[in-house]
Amino acid sequence: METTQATSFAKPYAGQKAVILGVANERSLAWAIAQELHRGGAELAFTFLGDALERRVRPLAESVGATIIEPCNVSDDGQLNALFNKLKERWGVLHHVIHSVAFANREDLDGRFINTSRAGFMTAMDVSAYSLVACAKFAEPLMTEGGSLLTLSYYGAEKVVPNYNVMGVAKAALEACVRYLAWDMGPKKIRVNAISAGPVKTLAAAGIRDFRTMLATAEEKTPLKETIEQDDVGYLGGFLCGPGGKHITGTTMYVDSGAHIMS
Ligand code: 0WE
Repeated sequence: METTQATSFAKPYAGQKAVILGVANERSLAWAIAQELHRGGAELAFTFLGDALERRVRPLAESVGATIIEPCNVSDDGQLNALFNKLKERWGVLHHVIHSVAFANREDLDGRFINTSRAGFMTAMDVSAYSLVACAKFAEPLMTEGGSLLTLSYYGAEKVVPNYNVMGVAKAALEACVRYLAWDMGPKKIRVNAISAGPVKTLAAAGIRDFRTMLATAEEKTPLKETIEQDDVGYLGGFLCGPGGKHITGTTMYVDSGAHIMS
């Protein structure tokens, strides 16, 4: 069936600009969302942290036609300011921010949560939660046509997942930030949402103890009896940035094969 309507479904983000923070490699959830936005006609910019990741991100970004590929440490306001100044200079307007960034010290993702140091707690909160607020602050003046902020969360934000520890606390804060930012930015037609994804093998999961066991357990404990894939996050991200998400804001949506309904 060939209709004019079909075109808007095929390219829902035509004319829209999106910046993607948090692609590390082709397995990244941010990359799945980026590809979905690219397929839907969006123009993309990417950020990286350090030389090693730049070598990974640059070819991926170029493969989807991106020409804005900038360094950005989200815990540095100077670098965020430089990034959004660059976007203003190159695009003048911005529609979507994909925030797929988190960090806790390795030693804080193992053993007892009680042992989290003050500095480790601050690091996790700064990089994994506050950075969304900082991005919102710098992005807002550019988002003059409305749009959306999208971040990534995990079930450990609401229930105890052994070893997730300080990241669980940071994701709980992140989900609260999503709600408060949604209230602040709503009048400007900027929506703010989180995707709570089931466990996936990405760089962020590499080196997490017993991650393979977690995946196996997730598979048998979920209603759908299978773990999710990167593309599943891409599709939901695309939906939330597109017409389907038009009146969805302040929410955390699950892509987890139903894991969150189980006791
Ligand atoms: O949010 C995450 C992990 C994010 C993350 C990963 C690392 C690994 C390397 C944050 N900081 C670091 N720091 C490092 O040094 N996930 C949802 C994946 C994850 O991590 C876990 C999980 C799951 C699931 C840690 C313990 C238990 C479960």
